Amino acid sequence: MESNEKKRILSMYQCTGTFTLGNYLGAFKNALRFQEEGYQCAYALADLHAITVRQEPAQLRKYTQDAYAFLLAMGIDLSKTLFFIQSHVPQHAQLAWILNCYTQFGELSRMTQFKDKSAKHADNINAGLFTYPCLMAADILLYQADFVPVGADQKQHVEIARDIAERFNGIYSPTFTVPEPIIPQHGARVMSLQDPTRKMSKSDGNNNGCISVLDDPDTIMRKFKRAITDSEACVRYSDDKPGVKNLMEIYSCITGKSMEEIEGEFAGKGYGDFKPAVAEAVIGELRPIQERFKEILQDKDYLQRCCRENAEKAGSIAQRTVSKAMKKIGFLPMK
Ligand code: ATP
Ligand code: LTN
Repeated sequence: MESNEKKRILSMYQCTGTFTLGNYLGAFKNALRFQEEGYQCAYALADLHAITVRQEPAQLRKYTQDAYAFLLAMGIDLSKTLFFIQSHVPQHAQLAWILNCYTQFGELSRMTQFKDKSAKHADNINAGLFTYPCLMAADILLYQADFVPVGADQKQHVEIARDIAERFNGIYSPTFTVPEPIIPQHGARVMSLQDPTRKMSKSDGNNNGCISVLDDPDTIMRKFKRAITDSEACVRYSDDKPGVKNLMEIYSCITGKSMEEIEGEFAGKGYGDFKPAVAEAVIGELRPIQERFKEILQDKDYLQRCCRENAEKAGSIAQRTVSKAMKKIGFLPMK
């Protein structure tokens, strides 16, 4: 894996709710893989992005702290990986302002997430929602990231970050690494257990369709037993069986078994056997993480120290990039 050694990966996660099994299988397991494959990884919680939608203060604090502790419990290794909270590193907001001035109104107007979110939150179409991609570009460019793993819905934002970087580099001279999105091949796109045509999403709240990574075993079992399937009662991987397909993908992602192996394992059995088996796999995967999560949360000093040390390290990397950009623009340096 020598060729990966110096390549930089950056990704961030919004802490607007408790993480779901979708976040875990679709994003976090890959984040750990990159860490083990020798990339230089930086991960962060995008709390500045979170406030583009109104947040309840105590909840935002709790979600942020829980999210940080959960990712540590899951195996983010701070001796290899930088892991911080966006609002602890003021250079993100600072570079975001600068990049605002190198981004066109027309470009931002074309972002599908802006169109979707402004339709969903029609009473609060704030300027931050509109300039969200500039902050995300700052997140990425500050760390000179080569690769940015994101879900397909964020690809457009990484592309605008590329355009902004190329534009700035073209006006002045090479300043920012031009990043590439990675849409992970490993890991499932987990669908709602109640409506398998829709993505499992933390903003849907803790309903029966959504498994939270902090759900207790009984809750996980109950939600899987109620999962929508079909009337065929046969564990078969097919696009016209979206409920079963989703459960098979979850099971495969955790056990490493192929779809054929899973079909073989449950041949002649019905959903009454299959659903609890999927639930048990998920419970077994999450249990040790939940135990570590509880331990970490009890040690507030440790948590605070990790957050602070990582924010300081991130800040010194970020400052180098901000200073470089400011010098090129022509800001008078403070001596
Ligand atoms: P929201 O519910 O607020 O839209 P989200 O749950 O989709 O949020 P994000 O914070 O936008 O989560 O995404 C974090 C990462 O988790 C992204 O890389 C995203 O692609 C991934 N992810 C989110 N939901 C799923 C899912 N159901 N299946 C696979 N990956 C997912
Ligand atoms: N917009 C992303 C979260 C995010 C991000 C980033 C992802 C904020 N900054 C930088 C990758 C790189 C989301 O909603 N999932």
